[in-house]
Amino acid sequence: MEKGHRKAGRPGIGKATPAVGVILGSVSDRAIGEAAAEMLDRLGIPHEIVVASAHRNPDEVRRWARSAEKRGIRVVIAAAGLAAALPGVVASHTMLPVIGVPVASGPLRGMDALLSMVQLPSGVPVGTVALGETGGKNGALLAARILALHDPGLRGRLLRMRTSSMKSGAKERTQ
Ligand code: C2R
Repeated sequence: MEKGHRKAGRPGIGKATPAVGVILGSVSDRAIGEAAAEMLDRLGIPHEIVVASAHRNPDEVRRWARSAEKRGIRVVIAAAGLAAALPGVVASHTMLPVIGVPVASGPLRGMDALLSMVQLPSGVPVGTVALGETGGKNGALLAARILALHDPGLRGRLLRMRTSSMKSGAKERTQ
């Protein structure tokens, strides 16, 4: 995944307008982006992935965040590690809901990113999910639940996915 690389939609959805925008602070966060994209693909949610850093490419982040809603994006997932400014900066440039995923990397193994995201000042809302790849997956599921408020088909797909994961969890526990 190169910096600024955009990946639109899932195979089969073609050039559908992305409903979820995933922004990563670095190419090194790609595993989180892939975890989110895999879940969004499974749910049939068109998405785009970009790599841009609020610290290193502030103008690019600002342009992306400011244009996201006009381009049809409805929810943003922002993943970053270390001193993670990205989700808060994106939230300051858009009215879209922003889901932050702290990347579990560096000497503090993500504690720094987690604290950066849960200590944003009043008026800058970011919903922070689990650290690491679980956060990528759960961020996608949370984005899907937000979209499902106005999309009964997606709500049905989410319910079926939850039912089958509960059944397979129960099976594992009884084996
Ligand atoms: P490199 O591997 O590129 O040095 O990045 C990235 O999310 C990544 O986890 C190391 C880590 O720095 C993070 N980073 C941020 C921001 N930009 C990059 N937290 C930001 O703008 O918040």
